[in-house]
Amino acid sequence: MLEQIDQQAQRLMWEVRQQTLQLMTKKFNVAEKTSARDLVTTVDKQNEKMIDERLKAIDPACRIVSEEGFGDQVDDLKGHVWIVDPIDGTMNFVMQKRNFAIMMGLYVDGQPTLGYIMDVVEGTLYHGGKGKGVFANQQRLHTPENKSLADSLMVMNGYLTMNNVHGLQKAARKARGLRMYGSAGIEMIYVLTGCLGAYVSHLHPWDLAAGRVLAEELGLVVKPIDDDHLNVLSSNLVLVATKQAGQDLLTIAE
Ligand code: 2AM
Ligand code: CA
Ligand code: CA
Ligand code: CA
Repeated sequence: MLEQIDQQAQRLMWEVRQQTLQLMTKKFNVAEKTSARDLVTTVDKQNEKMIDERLKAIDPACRIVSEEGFGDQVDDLKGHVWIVDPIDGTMNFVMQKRNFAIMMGLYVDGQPTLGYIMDVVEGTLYHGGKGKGVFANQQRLHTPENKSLADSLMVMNGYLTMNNVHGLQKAARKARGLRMYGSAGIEMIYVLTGCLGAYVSHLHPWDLAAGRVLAEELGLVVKPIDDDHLNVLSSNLVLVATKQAGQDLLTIAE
């Protein structure tokens, strides 16, 4: 059953990509949510509506957590729970028309099970799941080289470095270089493919759900900086890294 769901979910991701590329060429509306830095567009909403409706057909008993409000009220992780980000990197989508992603993750009784990150402009779907491996389109990804933090490029959100949250400035200085791409999905892809050794960010459930499935399947570390357990349904200050860079970073963090 999961195999069938996976095949249909992959097809859905390609169809949502197609919808996004089409809508991008026309005028769309941009609204501010909490500030000028926090945007939602009509494309986010159209994508989410399409994804949520289609997931209900693909996986009828499922419940859906999604960013822009079309999903269900989900307070527990029993059964199939899909976590959906219809456009990740909305600011990039509006300002650059590149460097954004579409993401969905399936958790079964709370266990990370299937994950999908679509790099829309590149046309690459990163997908996989527990025990299935991880693929970029048809090509299998291997566990990235176990680089140390000192040998790694890392991404850390500006406010974490600027405010030295958990002493993370020291980690930023230790890394070989610091980067910031403005999309959790794209940043997660870079860890999966070995372009980054570490990624630290404060992430909402829909920012993390898909990437976590794929990163764990590749043997990467996915761990909160300030807690022992990830909470699937709330925000986490989370580290996604190679084993070595993760260990280096957690040794430094206060
Ligand atoms: P979004 O575009 O889906 O909102 C931008 O740095 C990255 O962080 C994007 O992946 C963005 O996702 C996410 N993001 C935006 N605002 C955020 C916030 N207030 N807290 C946590 N993540 C946020
Ligand atoms: Ca948002
Ligand atoms: Ca997001
Ligand atoms: Ca989003």
